[in-house]
Amino acid sequence: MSESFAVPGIRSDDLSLPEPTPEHFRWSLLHHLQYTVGKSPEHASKFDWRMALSHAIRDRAVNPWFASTRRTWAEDRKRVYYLSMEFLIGRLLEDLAINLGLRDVVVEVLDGFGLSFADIAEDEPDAALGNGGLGRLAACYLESMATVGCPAYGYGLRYEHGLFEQRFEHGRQIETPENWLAEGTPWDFTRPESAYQVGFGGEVAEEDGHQLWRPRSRVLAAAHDTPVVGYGGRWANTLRLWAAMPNADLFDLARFNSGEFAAASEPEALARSLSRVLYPNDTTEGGKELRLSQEYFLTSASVQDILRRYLAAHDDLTRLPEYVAIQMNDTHPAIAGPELIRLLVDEHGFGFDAAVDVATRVLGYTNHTLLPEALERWTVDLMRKVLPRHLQIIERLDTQFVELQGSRPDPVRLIGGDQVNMGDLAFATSHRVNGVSALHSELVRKDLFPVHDELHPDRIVNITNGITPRRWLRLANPHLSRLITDTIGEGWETDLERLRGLEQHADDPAFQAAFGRTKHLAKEGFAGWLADEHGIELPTNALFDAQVKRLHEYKRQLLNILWTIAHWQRIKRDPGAGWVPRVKIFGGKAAPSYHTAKDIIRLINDVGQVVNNDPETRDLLRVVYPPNYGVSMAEKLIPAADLSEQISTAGMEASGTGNMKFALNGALTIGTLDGANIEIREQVGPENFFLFGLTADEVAARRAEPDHARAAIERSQPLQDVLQAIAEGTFSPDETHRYGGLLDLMWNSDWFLVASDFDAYDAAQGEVERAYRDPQHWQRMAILNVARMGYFSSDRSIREYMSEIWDIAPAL
Ligand code: TH1
Repeated sequence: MSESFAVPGIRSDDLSLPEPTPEHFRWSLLHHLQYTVGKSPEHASKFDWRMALSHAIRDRAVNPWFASTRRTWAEDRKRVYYLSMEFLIGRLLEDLAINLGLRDVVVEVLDGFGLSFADIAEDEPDAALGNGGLGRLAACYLESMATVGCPAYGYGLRYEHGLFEQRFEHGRQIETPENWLAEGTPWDFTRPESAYQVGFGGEVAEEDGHQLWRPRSRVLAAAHDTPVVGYGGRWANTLRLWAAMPNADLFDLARFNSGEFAAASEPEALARSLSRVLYPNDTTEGGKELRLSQEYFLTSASVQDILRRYLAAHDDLTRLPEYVAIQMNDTHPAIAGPELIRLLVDEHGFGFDAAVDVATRVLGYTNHTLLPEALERWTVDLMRKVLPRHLQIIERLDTQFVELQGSRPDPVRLIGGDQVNMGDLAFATSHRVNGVSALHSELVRKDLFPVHDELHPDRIVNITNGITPRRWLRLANPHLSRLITDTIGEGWETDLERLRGLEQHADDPAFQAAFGRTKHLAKEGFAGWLADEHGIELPTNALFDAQVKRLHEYKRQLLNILWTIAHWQRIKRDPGAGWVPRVKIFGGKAAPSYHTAKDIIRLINDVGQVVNNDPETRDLLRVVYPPNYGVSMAEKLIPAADLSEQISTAGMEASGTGNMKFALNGALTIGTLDGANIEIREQVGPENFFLFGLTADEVAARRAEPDHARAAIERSQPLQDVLQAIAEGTFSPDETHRYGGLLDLMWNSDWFLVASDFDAYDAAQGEVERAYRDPQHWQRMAILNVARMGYFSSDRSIREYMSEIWDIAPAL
């Protein structure tokens, strides 16, 4: 902490900026170009303009930010702290311009210089500090908390390298390091004075009845703050990202001076590695010690910061739950329970049970997956090595938890065998545990935590995920947004249920045509981007059929590409049958160590090679897979899609949020009864949704049948023909057996039931074809999808968190 030099009497209100008129904004932009960036307009590059523009916009975020912070202090409000290892923010320039109401002014001023806002905005790298849905959800929730006026902090890590960049070489995924900070980021305010020591390793000693942890090493966590401004600029919160900084004593100057440069810097490099890279794992287990250390680093710095802020205004820590809610985004920050208990007991004189009581009332845990490989478990040995004091606390919690279960013969353990179960630990130290869709929460109750649920029947709640309509409709789809505003007026951006007003226009041919034009414009936008960026030309009259998400067997990109092959074979057999032209669009990354997922990527690209170069089918079928899918690509693609593929094996996708983004933008869904698909279908109406496939219960039953894979293949001639073509090397003429592994999986295990669902999927795709041939009918269904998606605004989700978990009233 740096010494205070506070000067009383000067209020920042006195420094408020004048109205953001074009004149003032023009001045501000040129001012930042000259005095912040240090360039003259005659010599400025696109980057220089982007930086100047970002600073001019950032200036406008500061006053709402101060005002919100001041009000929270003045009214002594409860705050929520959202702890997440991932925040998939994407770009911020246009998001802030829209939320601050500056977009039109910015465009006008840039126009005056002959500059394009879109071009400059495109120059910003994505902040890709997340893998997929879990990280993007955290970003949507931050934006919604600011929009509805929930005092909040997002706490995360400031990874130097976000999610790896993906390229394809001969169809294969190649990963290269991402470098979003290379040119610096204009958004964050560095707070070197807000730094905390985070300890690792060492031993625990007993001193007059007290446990004393003496860590072996300490790393400094330094705060970087980004203001998060809600829509309309009425409230702003903080995203606080921690960067790991070596303590000064780690640098061995004597050694350096004696010429051992690398050795002298090694301990420093090790410390910095805590915030060096994002783990590229989505639902498969990551590297061990560094990952656990990263999780503790985030958690400890955040919990210390939370207590410091609380104690600046209060002295009684027993009342912490009245002022503080900490939400754990999955189990990644689940060490927060033991950490808070440790601080209360070891540093604030609490008894163990009193500390547990306070911690539990402060903490909430969101579960995002049932996949066993994604439920974190750390070995007791690793825990002892990295966090010996926390292990003691977990052992004591485990003993108490076993006692709570009375005479149950096979009690659930927080420490089972030689492993610490982070899910059970998170449950035991939280007052609420939530799933992320109705089905998922039910399965969390029945399959994952049945014993916990019996002991604490009020603890599990459901809060179905949501998405922010500002980014996913207003920003991403300006043409549709304008049509919506022209039709139902303003206000839907913060009250998404108002989209219902579109229902009455669903049968109006003029509105259908206007709606169709917005879709066409979005398709041209995406096609233009694809041509510029990747040299791929697309027919914009085709049905755009998209599956974009992380590559995972349970998400079944394999089902999609196998069907694509079947479709191609059928077109070739009967080219004149009046097929609807289709573009199959894939996007997404595979974890670098996930070989099956990488084989599927390669197969998709190989099929693309053959199909796209087949003169007989070229006009009717294309397969495109633009590399490096991320938030910014999603913003271009989703508005352009006609069909959204949400085809996971039922019971396996906790929620999905891409499904919501597509439907909100008027794509129809082809999907299984999984995750939030179920609720989307209920909302938009079953007649406006292409449903297929086994239910979660049927999946469980089918898996128990011996040889279900082979039996399903033998029942389906189209599937046999597809597998035959792959086996013959149709898509890998230079290496016939390239897909032997995938074929073996299909015939002999098929855990994800691709074969069992193939014919049902094929039939649903037939329905899609028929529906698309009648444009008015299709348009009507698409309009009704948009009109009925209001429920999936993340504002609704956040209001539910506020009332059902955090007990916080909105400040607005
Ligand atoms: C995802 C879920 O797979 C998805 O269904 C859900 O919509 C999303 O979270 C938001 O709730 C998950 N992402 C991860 C990432 C890691 C570990 C577990 C999950 S679950 C690293």
